[in-house]
Parts: sequence; structure tokens; C-alpha cells
Amino acid sequence: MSDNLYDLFQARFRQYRDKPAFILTEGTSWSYGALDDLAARFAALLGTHGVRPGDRVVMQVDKSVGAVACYLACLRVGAIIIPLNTAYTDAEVAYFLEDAAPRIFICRPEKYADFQPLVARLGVAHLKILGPEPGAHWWADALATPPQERIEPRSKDDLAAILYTSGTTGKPKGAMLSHDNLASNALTLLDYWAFEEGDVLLHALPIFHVHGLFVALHTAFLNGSTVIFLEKFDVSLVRRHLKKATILMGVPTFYSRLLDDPGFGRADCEGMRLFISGSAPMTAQLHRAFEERTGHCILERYGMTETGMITSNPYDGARLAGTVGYALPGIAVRIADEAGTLLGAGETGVVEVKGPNVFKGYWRMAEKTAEEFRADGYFITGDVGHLDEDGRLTLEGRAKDLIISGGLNIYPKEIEACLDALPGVRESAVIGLPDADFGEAVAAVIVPEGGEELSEEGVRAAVAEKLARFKHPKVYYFVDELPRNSMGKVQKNLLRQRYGTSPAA
Ligand code: MCA
Ligand code: AMP
Repeated sequence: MSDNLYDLFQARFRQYRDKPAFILTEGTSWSYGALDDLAARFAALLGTHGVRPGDRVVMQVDKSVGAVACYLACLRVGAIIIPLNTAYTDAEVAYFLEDAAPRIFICRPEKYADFQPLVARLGVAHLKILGPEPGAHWWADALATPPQERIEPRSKDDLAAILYTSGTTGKPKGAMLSHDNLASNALTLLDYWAFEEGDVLLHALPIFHVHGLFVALHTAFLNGSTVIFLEKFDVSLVRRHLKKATILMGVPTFYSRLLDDPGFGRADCEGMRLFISGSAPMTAQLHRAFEERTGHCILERYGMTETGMITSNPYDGARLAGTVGYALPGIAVRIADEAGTLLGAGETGVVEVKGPNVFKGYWRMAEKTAEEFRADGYFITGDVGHLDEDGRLTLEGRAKDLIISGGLNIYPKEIEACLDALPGVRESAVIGLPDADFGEAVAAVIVPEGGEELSEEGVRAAVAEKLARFKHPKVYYFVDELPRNSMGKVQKNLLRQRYGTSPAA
């Protein structure tokens, strides 16, 4: 018996052959049968390009049905998909290609020429182009290739995907996710969130992260649900399509932006069954304001790239603002102090998790992997919180130096390394400041070299070459020195206090 995740999908795709899998904004639709066929054609194409089970396929492309089909094709042939954020700069992409050593890199049409020399230098066998339209490049090649029906047998622990997450060291780590990691989490959520016949998912998330690619699409596929597939989140687009949907999954910024539109309200949500939020903390205030305006109580859940979804508020039962609910069935959650001593109900510590959802380690980083697991197999999340007597989890902060902006993780260390390398910068500290739209916004505090004239414009331009736009500091402060404790460690809490209420932030 094979444990290939695609076998699970295909059973549903065949059952719902003629039903729309995707409806695009301009009205085009793709049936489940057509999606299965397209995935089989891309699978054949991967095969003719020498992709074998275990090979990596890196993809940095815009959101499209073709991109989803490429992902599904990788599952079919047992290749490991590595989706990359389209915001990553060429310098960032170079790191991922070098680390992942893929057989194929699939890029956007406009980036082909830029990537050719890089791919040649790194020895990546093929550079392919995938645009959002079916008629060209790799997508057209797939349509011209006879489908390959075979689905490569996989065992539970075989890898399906590697998703890069940055780290406190500043060096991105590839979280290795197996077929069973993905399948077990999707089946659990399908049941826990009570997916039902007739559910329609409004999909406005990017498809290069766990939230948009796995949580949202996998549950929809396993339910045979139609997905209204938006290019990106946009308030008016969402409002236009919400009336035809029953489920929306989003980051808190989606919900605060909807509320910022005074016209948004109950009438938009008439057919809706469920609003789900995650990837970043949702304030209790936002949760309540949404319920007051729409009559819908958002279901908040908590997860990580390394683990998929860990806890969720209940579908039936109290969805409490400011809490992330209970450990999902089959998943164990506990709280421990930094030394690993277990803490009791009500005591605050680091969240640890164990279960079939937990990843297989970081790609080619055995030491780093070992550091983040306890001897009894629990993964140390780095999130700080407490459990109630009845097992409900409330998150209170993070032990890791991490900023979450609009649902995207940003590690200060990576930006500090970039700033510190600039001429004229003696040192820097990067912090997250409260932001009404993104939850947190990146701020950089820079100490220039003595006597140097440092222009903010120059620093911004230099950063733009190296780092993806969402990581760019929204605000810069230039100071003579950074506050340090007696151990010499920069006191970021003091910086957050000092600048947290600044009008510039
Ligand atoms: C865009 N910008 C951002 C962000 N997004 N800056 C900081 N944080 C961001 N998240 C930049 C843009 O480059 C632009 O820069 C400026 O901010 C304003 O862009 P805007 O048009 O407002 O942004 P947008 O294109 O509307 O995007 C905002 C967004 C998007 C819709 C919130 O970031 C988004 O879809 N976020 C979801 C991310 C996600 O899927 N996270 C799940 C991770 P400039 O003005 O300089 O041009 S998975 C996960 O966390 C775990 C598993 C979990 O639990 O789910
Ligand atoms: P990522 O590495 O992108 O998978 O982000 C995972 C991190 O997002 C977690 O470690 C948490 O810090 C955060 N996160 C996810 N969901 C929630 C939530 N509902 N509330 C607070 N933080 C969350």
C-alpha cells in the first residue's frame, strides 16, 4: 500500500471529476478531472526531464492553476517540491538553489534571463518558465505531453516538500515535510472544521506557504470543494466573491483590512459558514470587532511550517478571542521551561509539540535539527504560552527573535547581517513595532561608524538589492549607541519601548 498523498487526492478528483476544482476571477473554471489530467501531463514532463523520486523541484512562480498542477505532479512522481516566495530577490533565490540542489528550477517568464547564468553556475539541469496563462512555455509543453498515469509509490516518511523558514541564526532552514505529515494534518482538519458537501473555499493566500498551499488547498481537495482562486488578497475582490463562498482562510491582516472598509458587513457574509485565522496573533479586539460587524465568530488556529496545524479553536464550542484552542486530535502539546522541565496548567513556558504532523528535520542540517527536539521526540516551537486546566492554549509571545508581519515571518538577524555589512554601519538592531495593518512592522535602529554620513536613502537602496520587499524596514532610526545589558546583549525591549509609540512607526 502506497502512502503517496496524491492517492488520497486522486480518489476525490475521480469522484468529483466534473465538478469545478477552481474558479478564477475572470470566470474560467477547471474541473477536478481537468486538474488531475493536467497534473498527469506535468508528471510526464518531469519524467522526460529526468526527475526521479527524491529529486528536488524549486518553483518561484505566480499563483495559478498551472503552479498547483506542478506541485501535484511532483507528488505524483515522488519529487520534492520547494515553493519560493515570489518576493525573494535573486540573491535570496541563489541561496535556496545552492542549498536544495534541485534538478529543475521553474521561474516566472520575466526572470528567465536573470536566472540563466545562476542556474548554469550551480549546475541545475533545467530552468523552465511558468506564467499564469496556459498557452505558453512549460505549461504549453505539459498540455502537449501525453499524461503519465503511474503514481510513484511512497512510504509515509518519504518527503513531499521542503519549505524554507528563516532562522534565528539568519540562515534559512529547509523544513522537510513527508507525505504523511501533510496527509495526516489535512485529514484531521477536514474533520475538525466540519467540512461539508457544498463548501466553497475563497482562496486569497499565496501558495508558497503552508497556509495557502497545504492547509487551504488540501482540505478543499479532500472535500471535493470548489476553490475560488484569487490572484492575491484584495478587499474589493474578496467582497465580490465572498457571497459565493462558505469558507475563508486568512491572516489577521485580511480581517483588519476587511473591517477598514466601512461598506463591509453582514450582507457580504450571507452564505459564509466559517472564517478561519492564523499565521500571526489576532488581537481579541479585532476578533470582537469582526463578530460585531458580521455576526461571525472567527475560528483561530495555530501552526508552523515545521508542524502544519497544531491547535485550533473548536468548530462546535467556544471560540475564545485571544486563544488558539486545543491540540488537534492525535497531536500532543505541552509547556516546558527552557531547560525542558515540564510546567503545569496556567504556567507560562515554551510550547512543545509531538505528532504525525511534525516535520522530519531541516534539510542537510542535522545539528540544527537535533537542537530543536527533546530526547522524547517533542519539537520545541519557540512560541511562549500557557495551557488551561482543560488544555486550551493561549500564546503570549515568542522565545525566538522573530517578527511576524502580515503573516510573514521575518528574522531580525537576517536584516541585521545585511545592514551590518554596509559601509558606514557600525552595528544595527532590528525590532518589530506594533502596526495596525501588518500586526508588526519592521524597524531598524542603526549606529553609523564614527564620523560617517549615512543616508537613509542609500541604506534603503542597498537593502533592496539583497532582501525581499516585505523584509525591508518600514522605518529607520539612527542613534549613537544601542542600549546593552551587563552581558553586552542589545536590549531590544528598551528599543521597542522607545520607538513603539513613535508616530514614524
Ligand atoms: C507586502 N508587503 C509587506 C507584506 N506584504 N510588508 C510587510 N509584511 C507583509 N506581509 C509590502 C509590499 O511589498 C509593499 O511594499 C507594501 O508592503 C504594501 O504592500 P500591500 O500592497 O499592502 O501588500 P499586499 O500585496 O496587499 O500584501 C499584504 C498581505 C500579504 C495580503 C497581508 O502579505 C499576504 O498575503 N500575507 C499572507 C502571508 C501568508 O500566507 N502567511 C502564511 C505563512 P512597498 O510599499 O515598499 O512596495 S504559513 C504560517 O505562518 C504557518 C504555517 C501558519 O500558521 O499558517
Ligand atoms: P511560519 O514559520 O511561517 O510557519 O510561522 C509560524 C509561527 O507563526 C509560529 O511559530 C507562531 O509564532 C506564529 N503563529 C501561527 N499561528 C498563530 C496564531 N494563531 N497566533 C499567534 N501566532 C501564530
